[in-house]
This record gives sequence, structure tokens and C-alpha cells, in this order.
Amino acid sequence: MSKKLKVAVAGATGAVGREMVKTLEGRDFPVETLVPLASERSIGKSVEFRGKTIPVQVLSENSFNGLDLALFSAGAGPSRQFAPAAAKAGCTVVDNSSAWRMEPDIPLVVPEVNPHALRGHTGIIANPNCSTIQMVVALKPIYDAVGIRRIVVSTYQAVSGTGQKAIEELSRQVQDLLSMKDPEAKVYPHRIAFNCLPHIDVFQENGYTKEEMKMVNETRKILEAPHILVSATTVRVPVFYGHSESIWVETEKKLTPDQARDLLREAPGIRLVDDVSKNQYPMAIDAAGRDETLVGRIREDISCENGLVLWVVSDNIRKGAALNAVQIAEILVEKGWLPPSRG
Ligand code: NAP
Ligand code: 3JN
Repeated sequence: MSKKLKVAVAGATGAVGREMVKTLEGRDFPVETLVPLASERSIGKSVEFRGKTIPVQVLSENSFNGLDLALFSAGAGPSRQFAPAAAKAGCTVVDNSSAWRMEPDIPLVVPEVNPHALRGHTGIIANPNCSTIQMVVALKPIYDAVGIRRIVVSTYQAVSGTGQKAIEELSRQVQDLLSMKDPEAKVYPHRIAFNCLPHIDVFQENGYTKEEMKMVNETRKILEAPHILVSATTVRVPVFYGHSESIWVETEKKLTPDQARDLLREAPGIRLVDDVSKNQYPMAIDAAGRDETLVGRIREDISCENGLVLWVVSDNIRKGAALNAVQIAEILVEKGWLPPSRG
């Protein structure tokens, strides 16, 4: 049995942090001590772990002395502020924010795709954006088999991607509308109930949003393929859990839909759901609460020689965030790539 570890979860009261705690428990990760961390707003709150109630502590530079591992999901600001102190204390950080993803020396990892990037890490490892994770899980087998020249993706992202407040906002707006009350929009600039917003994160000078550019840059880094052309449109939809993506790829060499199905059926982390004769295709309601990325609607593009179209759905809070981070930690444990903790 592997050594038990002292593990912090920074952002433990949030949508992702709660799922991280649940995932550590559900996968029987070797935790000796769990340290839930959040902001001063959470003083007095607690977290349930393996039948115990553990009080939340306030995240600070001193939170990590003597700890082995910290899973961060408190946002990019706190990650930038506190992850270096954790790493310096010998506590390896798996960070869910965008703070470190594009730093050249920081591995950006999806275990099914590029686990080798973890070798020689220097104390901080970045977890990609949820929309990128499910896309690269689905595209990696295709990329390895025939190469990819270009990707055009449109996302349909659940409100849980914005956090706990957005989950509550969608729920409240639906109730208000069904009770003939005026819904209030606080989290998003417009109503999200019974609506779609082509706007995730902030707009950039090139007209794309930051979320869209995360998909472009992270995909290239993870696949180690700076030549791949990527264009993304990210859309928020009134779904609680599960991001859906329409992905169009132009491959270097021809791949038929049947060949793609054969590859994806065998690929790690994927469940092929692709039988239109029985109305079977991936849906958010089926992906929610599951670990696998669902892939279906695979078809040849009728407008382009080497074009292939897929519909890819995954639980954004599990594989898109908490599960991916815990899977990274599992590899670090298995390979013995966690340094001895100090302090
Ligand atoms: P959330 O539900 O709003 O939760 C935010 C968590 O961060 C809460 O625990 C909050 O503590 C804590 N926090 C915020 N500011 C803090 C500070 N200054 N010091 C300490 N703790 C602080 O948001 P979420 O959906 O869980 O997302 C949290 C972060 O995870 C995001 O900002 C993003 O960086 C990352 N994320 C990544 C993905 C991905 O695609 N991989 C997906 C979703 C989120 P309090 O309760 O005390 O305020
Ligand atoms: O909107 C989604 O569906 C995913 C959101 C991710 C997110 C939300 C707030 C801040 C991120 C992220 O992971 O890129 C960040 C961030 O860290 O920049």
C-alpha cells in the first residue's frame, strides 16, 4: 500500500472543490489528513470527508507546511499568490485555474493524453480548462492515427462551469419565470434561463473570448502540436452539469467514421455512444455524474475532403476539473513523483 498523504484542497467550499473532496473519497486516494481551505468568508464552515466533519481553514502562505499535495480551485488570483509558497514548502500543487497553464516550464496535463509531461515537474502542475480537456481526450486517438490540421469547435457549456452562484442563479431564474416573476441576472450579463449566451469569460482584442483562446492555446500545448489551427466559439447554455461540444476536424490523412469509431471505442476515458438508428448519442444528462467523455454523431463532413465531425459531452466538474486533477495526483503517487514534504 502506498504512503498516506497530507492533502489540502484550496477552494474546498466551491463547486469544484467540493467535487475534489468527493473524488478523493470516491477513488480511495491515500489521504492521511485532509485540509480544506477557503477564504475568510468560510470561517465556521466545514467539509464532510470519510464520515468526518472537518473545519475549513483560511488559505494563507503558511497553509502548506508539512503537506504533500494541494489541489487548488480557488481561482487564478489565489493560485498565483499561494501556489509558489506551497511548492516551496515541498507541497506539490495541482492547479485548476488558468494562472500557470501557459507557462512553458509548467506541465499542462490530461492523464489520457500527455501523462509523460509530468516527469520532472517543479512543484506546480496545471489542469487545463474543462472545455479543452474533453476535446483533447476525444481528439488524441485521431491525432495519433492520422494527424490533425485544423479544428473548429462550438461549445454548449453548463452553468456549473461558472461556480456555485451560477448554479443557484439558473435555478432561481427558472423558478421565477415559471411563477410569472421577473428574473434577476446577477452572475451573467443577461438571463441564462431559456437562453444561450455566446460569451464565456472576457472578450479579447481579436473578437474571441478568453475561454475561446484558452481552448486554442491549451490544445496546442497538450498535444504538443503548435501547428494545429483552432477556432472556438464558446456558449453558455441553461444546463446544470455537462459541457457539450460540436467538434469539426480536418485530418492530415483520411479517416472514415467507422475507423474513427474503432479508435475511439478502445481509447482511454471515452465511451462511444453512437447509434443514430436507436437515437443514441451523447447528452449532458447522461454524462453528468460520470467519469467518461461521451463521443458520438461521428460523421464525414460533406463539405471537405478530410473533414470529420463529432459530438463530445463530459461532466465539466468531474473530468473537466476535479477528476482530472485527482487522476494527475494518482500518477504522481504511482510514479513516486511527489517530493518529501518539508516544514
Ligand atoms: P466557486 O463555486 O465560486 O468556488 C470558489 C472557491 O474558491 C470557494 O471555495 C471560495 O471560498 C474559494 N476562494 C475564492 N477566493 C478565494 C481567496 N481569495 N482565498 C481563498 N479561497 C478563495 O467556483 P468554482 O466553480 O469552484 O471554481 C473555482 C476556480 O476553479 C475557478 O475560478 C477556476 O479557476 C477553476 N475552475 C476550473 C475549471 C476548469 O475548467 N478546469 C472549471 C471550473 C473552475 P469561499 O467560499 O470562502 O468564498
Ligand atoms: O466557464 C466554464 O465552463 C469553465 C470555467 C473555467 C474558469 C472559470 C473562472 C476562472 C476558469 C478556468 O478554468 O479557465 C477560470 C480561470 O482560472 O481563469
